[in-house]
Amino acid sequence: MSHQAGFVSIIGKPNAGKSTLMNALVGEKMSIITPKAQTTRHRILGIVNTDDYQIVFSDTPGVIKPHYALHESMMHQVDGSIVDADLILLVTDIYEEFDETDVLKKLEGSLAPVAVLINKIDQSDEETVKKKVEFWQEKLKPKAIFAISALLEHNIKAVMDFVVENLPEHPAYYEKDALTDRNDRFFASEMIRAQLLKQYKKEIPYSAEVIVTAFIEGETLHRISAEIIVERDSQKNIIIGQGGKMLKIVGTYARRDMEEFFQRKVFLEMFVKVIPDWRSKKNYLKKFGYEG
Ligand SMILES: Nc1nc2c(ncn2[C@@H]2O[C@H](COP(=O)(O)OP(=O)(O)OP(=O)(O)O)[C@@H](O)[C@H]2O)c(=O)[nH]1
Ligand SMILES: [Mg+2]
Repeated sequence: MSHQAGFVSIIGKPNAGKSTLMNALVGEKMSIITPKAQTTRHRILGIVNTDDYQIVFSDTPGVIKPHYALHESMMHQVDGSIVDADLILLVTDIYEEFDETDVLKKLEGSLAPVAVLINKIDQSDEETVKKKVEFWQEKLKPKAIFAISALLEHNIKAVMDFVVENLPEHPAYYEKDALTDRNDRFFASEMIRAQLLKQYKKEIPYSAEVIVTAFIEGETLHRISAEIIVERDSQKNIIIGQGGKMLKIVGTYARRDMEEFFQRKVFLEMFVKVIPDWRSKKNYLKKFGYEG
């Protein structure tokens, strides 16, 4: 019996809705989503399995000009995702000013077919969407263009059908019950990072990294310890807040998200640690799981 399998790279600018799209396609809360740009820092696989096919979606960090070694690693992961791709979903949204130079540059040299997804049409009108479609048709002559709302799951089925139609003949790359390449520690740290992005302003979330230092699994309760790493003492004070108030808020929301994700009670403890300029230090980045 024939079987199809392929890698599908989801790329685009920060905040375009790539992670929202991947979660909708996979049907799981795989990637964290926040209103802030540069939420995703890693390439995260979301795998869809049926008897007939296996789709390996890869959510990626938004394409930016690198300012830190951290950003270089993030862009390296975008490049890797494009190299592996059998198919590319280029996510843009109705707010983009017809300028995706950085994203298009990344696609140079790739032979994989591209579908352009114009996202957030729930916040737009027919005329604007039509102009976007015409622009992309002219600019890229992609294999397909879809106007979608990842948030409202509008036209997601059409995208999924397109992906399935364009999968190569290939045996499965991963176990047929695999959902992702990431482990529970990773998801726990991401749920804390999502709260940092949601609860703090300006540079704070961008200066922070989260490392799970202990994860003791239980039938009914997971015990999780994590370190929040920031670059300066002043940032540490802001993260903790007066009398520990802010950190408590982060902990409460992150724990709730974890309890829903793991379907168990969670005991969560967090410590805040300063590592000056960790974003520029290759040895720390490596330790934190960012490939070179
Ligand atoms: N109105 C609307 N908002 C959306 C839609 N899709 C995503 N969003 C919102 O856009 C914001 C960014 O979504 P993400 O999925 O995190 O975007 P991303 O492209 O993964 O962003 P980075 O990881 O930072 O590159 C969030 O606030 C989402 O709720 C959509 O279809 N409609
Ligand atoms: Mg994302």
